Amino acid sequence: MPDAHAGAALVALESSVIAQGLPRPHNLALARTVEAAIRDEGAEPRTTAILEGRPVAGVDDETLVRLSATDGLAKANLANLAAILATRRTAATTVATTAWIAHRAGIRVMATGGIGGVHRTVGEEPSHDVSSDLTALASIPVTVVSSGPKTLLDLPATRERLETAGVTVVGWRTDRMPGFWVADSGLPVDVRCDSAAQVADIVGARDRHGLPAAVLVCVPVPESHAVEPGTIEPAIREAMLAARERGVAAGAVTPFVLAWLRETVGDRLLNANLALLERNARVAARVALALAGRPDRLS
Ligand code: PSU
Ligand code: MN
Repeated sequence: MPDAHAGAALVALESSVIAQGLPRPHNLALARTVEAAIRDEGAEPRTTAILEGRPVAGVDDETLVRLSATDGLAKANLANLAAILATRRTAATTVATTAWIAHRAGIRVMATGGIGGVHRTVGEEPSHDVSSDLTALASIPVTVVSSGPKTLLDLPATRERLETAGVTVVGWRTDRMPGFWVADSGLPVDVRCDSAAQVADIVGARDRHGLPAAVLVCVPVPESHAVEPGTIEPAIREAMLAARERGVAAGAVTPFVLAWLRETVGDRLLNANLALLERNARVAARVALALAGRPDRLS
């Protein structure tokens, strides 16, 4: 599957945001906008998916259409991946499985909206729902450009898990970790970077010295789209309770809660989601360009 030739500036993209994360017709439009934004910056997009059991980095437009229009498509995480491959199914990729595909294809940078993490406890029972994105970030040395963990998560707990996992949390032109729709979670980053070259220095050091975990570049949502934590907290709690009452579990929780929030809070969240995805893709392209031509290990 190797695809990256020396010097190529490639950016891998997930497809769960297309298949499960965003409503039609915004999902297909977004998929194309994000690919175009990466090309506009001078890099090459590689949207990932599992197609009839084959991991693919760089699906064609016809496949984007199919991913955006198929009901009930599987969502590949690290746990169900082997079964999806073995049974030759088609699935959309989460951050976890995009990182896996990208790394195997020699693609060093990927872009997404928000990463998965530790879900909140709603009611009495702890949810025990922790995204396999964190496991992937701990063990796959890629660079993930995102707007931080999704707002619906337990952000302090997710921040702690990232540290335990050895993930370097980079603040893109910020000292505080963003939380997806929220520009400032109040939680610290490990290091602030103001340029793609600075990010590339950190990624280069990680790779030369053989550190095993991901670098997570956290780009705040564009200011005009940012949501104040206070305005969204009640809606998140309501959505999480609704998920629990309806028995929504595992991989279905994130899409359910995102859809609930979009319906109750309105277009503001959808527009913010689209804006941050495009910005993250552009930052990822610049990081990929800064890394192009730099060796990825000690020679
Ligand atoms: N960010 C979005 N929409 C999404 C996701 C992220 O704006 O749909 C997806 C990503 O693919 C992420 C996944 O990896 O949700 C996490 O899901 P879970 O919590 O089930 O692991
Ligand atoms: Mn989960």
